[in-house]
Amino acid sequence: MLTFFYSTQTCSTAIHIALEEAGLPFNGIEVSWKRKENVAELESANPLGQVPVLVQDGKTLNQSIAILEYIAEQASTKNLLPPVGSWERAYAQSWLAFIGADFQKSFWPMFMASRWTTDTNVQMEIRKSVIAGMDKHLTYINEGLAGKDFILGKQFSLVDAYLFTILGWCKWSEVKLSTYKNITPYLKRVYERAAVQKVLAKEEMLDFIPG
Ligand SMILES: N[C@@H](CCC(=O)N[C@@H](CS)C(=O)NCC(=O)O)C(=O)O
Repeated sequence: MLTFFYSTQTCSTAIHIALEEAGLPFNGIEVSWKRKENVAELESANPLGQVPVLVQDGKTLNQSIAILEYIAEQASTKNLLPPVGSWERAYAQSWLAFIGADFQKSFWPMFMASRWTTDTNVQMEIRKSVIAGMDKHLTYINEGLAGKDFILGKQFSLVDAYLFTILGWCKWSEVKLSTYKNITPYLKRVYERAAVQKVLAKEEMLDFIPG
């Protein structure tokens, strides 16, 4: 049995969706820094103190992309990622890398500005500049979705679990996603999936879709 450390309203929602889509049994451990729940357990599993973490047979795996790829291989009949070694798999990986290394990280200075400065005016300046810079990423995603139901084409993949999760964070910013015509219907398409509904209900995030 897999053990999965997650925290609501974080990137671990992507892994939660992936586990449900894959139909893999798991024991979920919710971490809350605010309520000080399961933080010590998380830190003993991951010295970085971050979610998501997957534990199997006493071995731990962190980093969203590695975990998503592992889940896809464990449920290989579900075709949640293209076959290893194919061009399509490399294309999927290029999206995963973009989401993890570029897109997700671009939110940090906005959500975590207090880690860099206690000056609230500077925090507001950082927030404004993050939002202004986000258009380049959102335009790239919008164009990537043109003529497709999901980011790889007709079929849902675990890249969508990750992209949906991070795009949803725009809800907590002044970014207006409705400006990007392919993004809003895409989010709705992913949101309506049974596995996604199950996870959002469990994480108390059914209001997650940004306008
Ligand atoms: N590179 C890591 C990033 C993980 C990460 O940033 N996790 C955040 C939630 S989205 C976290 O646990 N933050 C708590 C902290 O850094 O103290 C991954 O891809 O999984």
